[in-house]
Amino acid sequence: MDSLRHLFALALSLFFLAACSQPAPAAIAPDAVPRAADYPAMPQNLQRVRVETVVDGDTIRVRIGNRSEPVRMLGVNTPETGAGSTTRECFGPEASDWTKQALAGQTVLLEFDESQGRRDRFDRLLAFVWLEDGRLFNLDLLTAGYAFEFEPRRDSKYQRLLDRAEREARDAGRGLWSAATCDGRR
Ligand SMILES: [Ca+2]
Repeated sequence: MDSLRHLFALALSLFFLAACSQPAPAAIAPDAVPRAADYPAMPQNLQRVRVETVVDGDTIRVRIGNRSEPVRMLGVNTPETGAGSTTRECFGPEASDWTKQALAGQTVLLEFDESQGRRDRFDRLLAFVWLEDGRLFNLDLLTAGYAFEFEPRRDSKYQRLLDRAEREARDAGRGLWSAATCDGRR
């Protein structure tokens, strides 16, 4: 009987140990991000390009004709990774890894938004990045909690959806909004 009680105590302590040492909430796979009922439909006639490299969470390089072009994703800002001249921010490397997982080597479709300008002051193209399966990657970054909403010029085409996606991720404590990761701080 004693050994049974010991076994039970052991099982109980293992259970509590497991419960207390839970790591940060599991990452959502890029292709498993929940979509809102009014998720936008991909416009027709977008520019189809191949992703050469992923620079960090919100910036990629694509091949356009015979040029390699940097593309900064509109409406979002992922934390900095600490690479180059940047200062590492909470969840920067995680956001970069997530974008790599989703976009490295992929063919994507670029949507420009004239209200935001074609290029930023670093001469990077500014675009919404669509996957061929109809996902709007900029929006998914926010929904999964890998980015802050960021619109230096207001009212991009998808601003209302971007706002809501950030709010949902924050309310659900996803990604960088979790108390176990950054608690919404950089
Ligand atoms: Ca950034």
